[in-house]
Amino acid sequence: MTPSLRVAAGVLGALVLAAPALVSPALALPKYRTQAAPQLHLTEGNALWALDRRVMPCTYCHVDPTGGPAWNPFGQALQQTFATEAAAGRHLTFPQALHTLLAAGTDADEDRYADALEVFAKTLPGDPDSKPETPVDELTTAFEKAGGVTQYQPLKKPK
Ligand SMILES: [Ca+2]
Repeated sequence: MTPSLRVAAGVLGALVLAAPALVSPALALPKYRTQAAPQLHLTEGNALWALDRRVMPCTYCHVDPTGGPAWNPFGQALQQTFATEAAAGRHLTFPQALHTLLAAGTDADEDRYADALEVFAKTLPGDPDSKPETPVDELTTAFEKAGGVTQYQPLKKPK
């Protein structure tokens, strides 16, 4: 390989490596998150939410900040919800499974804030190091006043 070819190959290699970072804003939120983020009211007041991974980071359900097969306790609880319901003959959609889990009132990461309260407070329900600052009683009152878990029902499809 001539020196100039080597430089060209190096530049090409760098571009290939950089490509995912360059295209990621267009693919900002995978399908599950484009369904879940509005359902959980995480998009309110953010017109550009679909381009903003912080609206619902991978660590909402995954262990790794870039996603992948390892699920955190909330992601595992969600998978368990699908499995339990399927065993009872109910094959849920993703939004239905999400609502079913939140309605169960469980606390996946065991930080004493139920998953639905963490959704309401915009903290991470699968990470015990992320939890609301408001005391549980106070937060529960505000949550119920806002409509409780009903507010996280699957959204009606636009006609
Ligand atoms: Ca929790």
